[in-house]
Formats: sequence, C-alpha cells, structure tokens
Amino acid sequence: MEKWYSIRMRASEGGPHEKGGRHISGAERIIKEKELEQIAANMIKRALTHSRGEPDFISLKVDKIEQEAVHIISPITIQKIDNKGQDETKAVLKKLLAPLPLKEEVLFFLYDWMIEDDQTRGAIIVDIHSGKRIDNQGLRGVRVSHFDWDKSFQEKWIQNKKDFHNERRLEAVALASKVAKAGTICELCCSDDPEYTTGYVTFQHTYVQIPNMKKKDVPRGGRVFLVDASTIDLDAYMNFLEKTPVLIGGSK
Ligand code: WAQ
Ligand code: MG
Repeated sequence: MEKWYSIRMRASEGGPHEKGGRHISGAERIIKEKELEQIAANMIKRALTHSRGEPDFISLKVDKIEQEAVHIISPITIQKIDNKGQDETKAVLKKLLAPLPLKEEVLFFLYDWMIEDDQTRGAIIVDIHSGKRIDNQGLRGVRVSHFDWDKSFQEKWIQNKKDFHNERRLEAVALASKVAKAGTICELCCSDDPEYTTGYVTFQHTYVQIPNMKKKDVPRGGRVFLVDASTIDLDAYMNFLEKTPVLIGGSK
C-alpha cells in the first residue's frame, strides 16, 4: 500500500506569522512518498521567489496520513462573469448573490473588509443572517488545510478548460471545492497578492471568477465563509476544513 503525506509550507517576513511576521506565501499538497523530496524543494523555491517579498521565516511540515481517512470529492462547477472595473464589483456581486438570504449591507460590509484585510491569515466564518463573525479565531482565522487534486484526475479535468493551466487557480478551485463540501453557503475570496486582481465567489456549488475584485497593486485581500449559524455544527465544520484530508477526483 502506498504511503500518503500532507506537506505544508508557510513563509513570512519579520519573524513567524504567530509573532507578527508579514505573510509572504503558503502552499500545501497531499502526495505520495516518492514525490516528497521534489515537492518540498518546489515549495521552498516558491516561498523564496514570491511577489510579496523575501521571507526570513519558512515553515515546512510533513505529516503521514492514513489512506482510509482521505475523502474523495468532486470539483466545484466553474463559471466566469464580466466585470469591467473595480468600481462595478459591488453591483456585480449584489446581482450575482441575489438568490441568497444575504442583506446588501452585510454583503458590502464584508466585501469592503475583504479587499482591505492585511491582518487575518485565514478565513473568517460569518453567519449569513446576522452578518456577525462566529469563529473566535482572531487574526489566525480558519485555515483550510489537507486538500489537493488527484493529479491524473486534474489532467483530464483541465483538458477542456484553457484558462485553468495555472497553479494558483487550480489551488483556489480545490480549496473552494472543500469549503463548499463542508456546508458553506457562500465563499468570498480576494487574493492578497498585489498583481492578482481576479477573485471569486462560490455559491450553489458553483465557482464564479470575478475580474477586478480589487484594484491592482494592493497587497491586501481575504476570505469569508458564510454559513447558517443556526444549523451548522461549528466545531465539526472547522475540524473538517482544517484537518480532514480531501482529494479532488480520483480514487483510493
Ligand atoms: N485557508 C483559509 N484562508 C486562506 C487560506 C487557507 N488555506 N489561504 C489564504 N487564505 C486567505 C488569507 O486571508 C489570504 O489573505 C486570502 O485568503 C487570499 O489568499 O480563478 O490567490 O492565497 O483566477 O492570496 C483566486 C483565483 C486566487 C481566482 C486567490 O488567494 C481565479 C488567492 P491568496
Ligand atoms: Mg496570497
């Protein structure tokens, strides 16, 4: 039986994240033993060559995982919509998310927060009805972890998707697929990388790419997971997002 590992990298400048260091880069994979060395080297390279700056702290963690514990899930459906400029983004989001029980003032408050966030390392969990944050994780937020694509499944999946031969995008789709599977009603995402202005929202099991989510050259961004606080088991939800190994596609 093949051995599987979770491998995770995070890099920051001015000390480790938990001691106030500024986040530079992060990545993670679920891989087989024979891939470990190569992928560890790639992750270090990625940390050292990131557009957000030069890290002075890099953490690389490797954990063996039990094959039986791995959940296999399908990728979320992909869509793209037009958005001509950042001054139209709020109107685009409002129209797109109209089917949800989400008040305009809550949506706009969360959007404004997300595009300006330079503090929170993970995502915040917010009740879709009250608009209140419910995760109690402070600046750490909730870190979605232990997820990856099955590589041969991914090769087939991208064949008819010309815009998805892109590591960042593929990673975002995998994360969003796990987040949706956990019972999230809607996810809002904006990169904190200064040059990367395309964000996305997911709802009703669809990932909608939104150009001009923020203005260019802004090194801020964030993620929001909207849930129904009256029905969700918050501990189980967070445990699934942070700890349960999930592979997109493939088989055991
Ligand atoms: N779990 C939870 N939140 C995270 C995680 C994680 N593993 N990684 C990042 N975040 C939060 C954190 O607050 C970041 O500031 C924010 O999300 C953005 O992270 O189809 O690159 O890694 O072209 O900069 C979208 C692609 C890319 C859209 C998003 O996000 C497309 C991206 P980044
Ligand atoms: Mg980033």
